[in-house]
Amino acid sequence: MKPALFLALLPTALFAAGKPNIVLIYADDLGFGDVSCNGATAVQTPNIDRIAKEGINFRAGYATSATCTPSRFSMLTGKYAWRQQGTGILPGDAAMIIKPDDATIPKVLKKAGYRSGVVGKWHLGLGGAEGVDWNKEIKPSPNDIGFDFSYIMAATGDRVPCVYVENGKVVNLDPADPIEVSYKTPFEGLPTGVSHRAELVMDWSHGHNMAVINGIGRIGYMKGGSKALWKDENMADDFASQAVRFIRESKDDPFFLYYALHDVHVPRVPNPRFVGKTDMGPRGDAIVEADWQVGEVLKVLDELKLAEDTIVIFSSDNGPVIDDGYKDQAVQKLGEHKPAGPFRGGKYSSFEGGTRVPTMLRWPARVKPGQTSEAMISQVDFPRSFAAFADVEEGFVDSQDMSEAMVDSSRKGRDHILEHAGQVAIRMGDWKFIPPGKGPKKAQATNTELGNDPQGQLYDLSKDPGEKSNVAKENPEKLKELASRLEEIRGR
Ligand code: NG6
Ligand code: CA
Repeated sequence: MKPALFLALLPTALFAAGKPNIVLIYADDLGFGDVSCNGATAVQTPNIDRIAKEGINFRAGYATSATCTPSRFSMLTGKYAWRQQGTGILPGDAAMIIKPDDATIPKVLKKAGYRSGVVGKWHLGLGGAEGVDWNKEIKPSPNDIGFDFSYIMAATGDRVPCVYVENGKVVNLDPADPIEVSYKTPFEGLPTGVSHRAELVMDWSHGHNMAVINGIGRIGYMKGGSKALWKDENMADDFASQAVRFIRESKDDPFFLYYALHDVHVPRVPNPRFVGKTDMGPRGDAIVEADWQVGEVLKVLDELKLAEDTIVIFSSDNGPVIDDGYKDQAVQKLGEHKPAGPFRGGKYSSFEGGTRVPTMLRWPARVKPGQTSEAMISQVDFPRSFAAFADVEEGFVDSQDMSEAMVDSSRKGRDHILEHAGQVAIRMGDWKFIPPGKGPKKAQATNTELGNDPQGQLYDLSKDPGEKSNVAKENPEKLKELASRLEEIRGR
C-alpha cells in the first residue's frame, strides 16, 4: 500500500490521541438573534455561520451571567462568580479578581503542554490591591494565571485607560507622558463629557461623561499616555492581527487562544470599511466587524492547515442591549431586528435573553458538520470540557464535563442551568424558575426587562420560550422542586 493511501485510511479516532488546539472567540453583548444562523436577516454573519454549518449550533448555550465580568470569571475558572464577592462589573482600575492560585483554563491546559494566549477584552482586573501603576510592569496580569501571551484592554471600550496592555506593559507608552487613572476625581484642566459635551463625536445618553478620549466620553478619568491611546475604529484590526500573530507563533504546539472581541459593546465605532454595511447603524455594523474578526481566525487556520484539528468555539458574554449609554442610533435603526431572537430580556436580565447566547463549535476531525443541538451547556463547563479534550486531570468547582455533548448533538447536556443577573435563576429541563426579586422590573436607561418580580416566576419554556406566562400558581410542586434544587446548588 502506498504510504499516502495508508494514511488516508487511518481511523479518525487517531486524531483524538493528539491534543486539539482550542480557539474560543467570545463576543461582547452579542445576542442570540444577532447572527444570521439564528435567524437574523438585517445583518449577515457568514463567518460565524460557517462555524455552525461546519459543526454544531447550540440552541441552549448559556453564559453564566447577564454581564461581562462575572461571565468571564466563571468561564475561565469553572467557579460561579456569585460564589465570590467583588465579581460584578469592574471599573478599569480594579485589582485582578482571579488569583494566581485559582484553577483556570490556561493553567490546566499548560499541564497538557498547551501554549495559551488572550487577546482583546479582559475586564477581570489587573494588579494587586495596592492599585495599578500603568507606567510600570503590571502584576499580576493574565500572564500570572496561566496565559503565556496577553494583548488586552484592561476593562471595556467605554472605561479608561484606553490603552492596550501587552504581557503586563502598556503598549507605546512614552515615559515622558505617564498615565494617571482615577475613577473618583477629574484631572484639572482636562475636558469631560459634561464640560465639552457639544464637541463630542458621539454623545452619551447615560453615564459615559467623565474623561473624553478620541472625542468620546468614557467611564473614569485619565491623564497622559497620549501616544498609547487606542484608536477606536482600529481596535478590530489591532486585536485580529494579534490573534493571528498568536496562532502563527503557536502553530507547532497545541495552543489555546481566548480571543475576546471588543464588539459589539459600546462605544460602537466600527472601522470605516464596515460603516453602512447594515441599515442598523453602528450596532449592526459592529456585528459585521465582529464577524470579520471571526473570519480572520478561520482564514489563518485554513492557511496553516490547522483547521482540521482545531476546536473553534464562538459565544458571547451576555445578551444584547440596544442603548447602553451612547446615542449611536441603535434604538432608532433597530427596525424589525430581534437581538435576543425569540427570547425575552437581554443584558442585565434574568429572562433567557440575558444569558442564552449564540454558541457554536467546529472541530472537523471529530464533529459531523451541520448539527443543531438542544443540549443545555453552560460556559462554566468550558474548563472541565477543555481539560477532557486535552486529556488532562483537573479540579474545577462548578464545571461539568460536557465534552461529549459539545461534539455530538445526540448527547445530553446539563440537567440544569443557572442564570445569574443580580439574583440567580434556574432552568431544569423545560422549566425555568426566577426567585422573587425586589429590584425594578425594568431598567429605564437601557429599556431592559430585568425579570424581577416580587412573586416567584415559573415558565414552561417548551410552550413559552418568550417567558410571557407565569405558571407558578398552577404548578406549586414544580416551583418547589426548582427552588430547592437552586438552594442546594447555591449552598455547595
Ligand atoms: C454599565 C455601563 C455600560 C456597560 C456596562 C458593562 C453606564 C451607565 N453603563 O455600568 O455602558 O459598560 O456597565 O458592560 O456606565 S459589560 O458587558 O462589560 O458587563
Ligand atoms: Ca458584555
